[in-house]
Order: sequence, then structure tokens, then C-alpha cells
Amino acid sequence: MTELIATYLVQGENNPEKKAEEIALGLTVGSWTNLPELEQNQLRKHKGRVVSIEGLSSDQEGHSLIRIAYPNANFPSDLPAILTTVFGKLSLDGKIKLLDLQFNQELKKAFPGPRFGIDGLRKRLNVYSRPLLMSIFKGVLGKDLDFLAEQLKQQALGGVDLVKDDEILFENDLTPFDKRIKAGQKVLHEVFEETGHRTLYAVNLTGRTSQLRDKARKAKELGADLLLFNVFAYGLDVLQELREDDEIALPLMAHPAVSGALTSSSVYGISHSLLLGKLLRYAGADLSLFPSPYGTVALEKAAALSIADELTKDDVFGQAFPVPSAGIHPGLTPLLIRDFGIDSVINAGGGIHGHPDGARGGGLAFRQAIETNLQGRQLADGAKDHLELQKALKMWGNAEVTV
Ligand code: 1AE
Repeated sequence: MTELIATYLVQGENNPEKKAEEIALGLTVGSWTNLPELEQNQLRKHKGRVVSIEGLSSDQEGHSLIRIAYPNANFPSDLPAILTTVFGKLSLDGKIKLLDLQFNQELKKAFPGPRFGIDGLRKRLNVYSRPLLMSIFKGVLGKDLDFLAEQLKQQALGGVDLVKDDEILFENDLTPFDKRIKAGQKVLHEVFEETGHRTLYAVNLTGRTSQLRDKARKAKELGADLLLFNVFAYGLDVLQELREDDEIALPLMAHPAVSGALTSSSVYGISHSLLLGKLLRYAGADLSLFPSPYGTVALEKAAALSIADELTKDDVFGQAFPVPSAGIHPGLTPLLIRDFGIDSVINAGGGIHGHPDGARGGGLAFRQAIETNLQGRQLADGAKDHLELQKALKMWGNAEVTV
């Protein structure tokens, strides 16, 4: 019998054995010992199973790790059914957090994984030996296309590989989706002609769920590079639908907006690694943004690393890019490379646009910081050769480490 194994962290439970048994039966066949033998025989293949129960020693608050196996026979192979089975009603039932889901090989076949992933994006950009650099449009609400185009140009001239829309830029009269794509293409083509540097633009796919597929197909027709998607405002299955549509076939960048409501508590919700790592990768995200351990919306380092690990570890799926974000500036580059390696994306909004020389200067400072670090040199040393880096370090400081 093939099974999906869920791991839960339970807090304040006096009798974890009883709780585990209640979950295994309550979320599958309901009750067991009271059933007549004939019914037991009929239902055996649907019965949940307690795999293990571990008390966490040296723990005042009574945490236990409970593992429950759910037969594949109980649900179709889609995330809404899986999540409702393993953490539907249960998510409302006291201090319990879903830490992990172990998919068997059969179940994994139902998921697409990233269409492009790290390899595909590197190929598109022809960049192989360094982390990618991404910047974010800032202050674009209420601004027109010319403003947007100029901001995009400055970011691209700074040498960034990717530019993403701000996640709060929705459909609007001044910078509608279609026009943003066309204007973006024009600017980025001009910069490429001028400098030989290729930058890709991730346009924010927004609107009612029923409109997304057509809108995404239109984006593809118009020549969009990537789609940014606020996946947790919609649902993982919506992301999977977009990924599986061969008429869309664009890289998908998952933004973590709203996910904090699900992940932040230590005793409720879903773990960072499962939601922003494993499930996003299985559903087909090519890049996953999450707070880095260092910036303004800092995430505990172990949690940030666990997301990156789920996005990149060996699996039947391609690897997705970890994008540790929020409050990132050039001085943090050595820490980011040390912790997330070169197969990651360094992403900054304020840390690019706030540079004394503007977005171009900010992009250059990041590229100089990356180059300096990969040469095994201190940023302070690189700053002697690079004016933009020097100004950035003066402005934001320097968390110096070398690899
Ligand atoms: C975790 C998401 C980060 C993000 O989307 C964003 O806009 C960051 O902006 P900065 O770099 O903090 O200005």
C-alpha cells in the first residue's frame, strides 16, 4: 500500500499517543475497533497509520513529533485534496503545525516541478558561475509607463539579470499588463543592443483566478520573459495549473505574500520548508522568494536555509532558485553567497534604488560585490577598485565574510 507520510509538531498534548491515534483514524476511516470485521476488511486499505511518536526531550512545553501515514487510496493526486486530508480540520484543532509531507514516488508523478528551474534560467541568461542578481520596481504605483520604462532601463544598465514587478502592482490604467510587457521588452532589447547584457522582466500576473490562464497565455504571445505570481493569495493548485499549461510555458516566480499568515507561528500552520520550499517546487515554481536571515523582514536562519534546501536538493524534479530577499544591500552579498551558494538569486529593491547613484549605481555595486566575493576578496578591498561599491558600503555598511 502506498502512503503519504505527514509529520506534525504538537504542543501541550498530555497524551501524544492518543492524539496520534485520533489523527490517524479521525482523518481516514473515523473509528476502527468498534467496526464489525466485515467493515474492517473493506476499509483496511483506507485506514491511517501512526508511524512514530517522539517526545522532544528537554522541552518544558511538551512538544511531540507525530508521523502519520495516509493511504494514497484516500485522495486524488492533487494538492487541494492532499492538504485537506492531512491538515484540513486538523489545522483548526489546537497547537499543531504541519512540518513535512513525504510523497512516495507514485504520488510525485502527479506533480510537474519547475519547467525551467535553475538550469533553464541560467541557459536563458547565459550566466553560469555566479548567483543571479534581481531588482524590484519601486514606487511605481500611480506612475505612468514612461516612468516605469526609465526605471527598468536604469536597473538593466546596472547589470541586473532579472527585474520583477512590485507584487502590489495590479491591473491599472497607467501601466496595464499588456503595455508593461511590450514597453519592458523594448527597453530591455535596447539595453541589450547597447551593452550586450541580457535582463529578463517578471511581470506580475494578477486578476481573478478565472482570468489568469488567458492572461498568462496572452503574456506569452506578447513575448513576456517570466511571470511573477502571488501564489499564496490564490493557492498552490493555481500555480500548478499555470505551470502545466503548454501554451503558457513561461518561468514562474513565486512571491511569498500572504504566506506569513501560514508559516510564522511556531505552533500553528505549515513549516517554511514545506510551503515555500517543497510544495512550491513540486507545484512548478522556478523561483521562490522568501525573507533572508539578514534583511528587514528577517527569517530565522535555519528556516531560510531549510527552504533553500527543499528547492535545490536531489529529487525527481528540477531545482528551483532560492531567492532570499527583503532589505538586501550590497554589503550583505558575502553572507548570502556563504549561506545560499551561487545557485541562488540576490534580490533587492531599496538596496538598488537607494544607491546614491540611483538604480544603475545600485546594480553595479551588487555586481561588483559579487565579483569581489567570488574572487575571495573582502568587499572593503574591492571597494578600492569600484566606486559604486565604495558608495554602497558607506551607505549601508558591510557584513564582511569571505568564502
Ligand atoms: C520577501 C519579498 C521581498 C520583496 O518582495 C520586496 O519587495 C523587497 O523589497 P526590499 O528589497 O526590501 O526593498
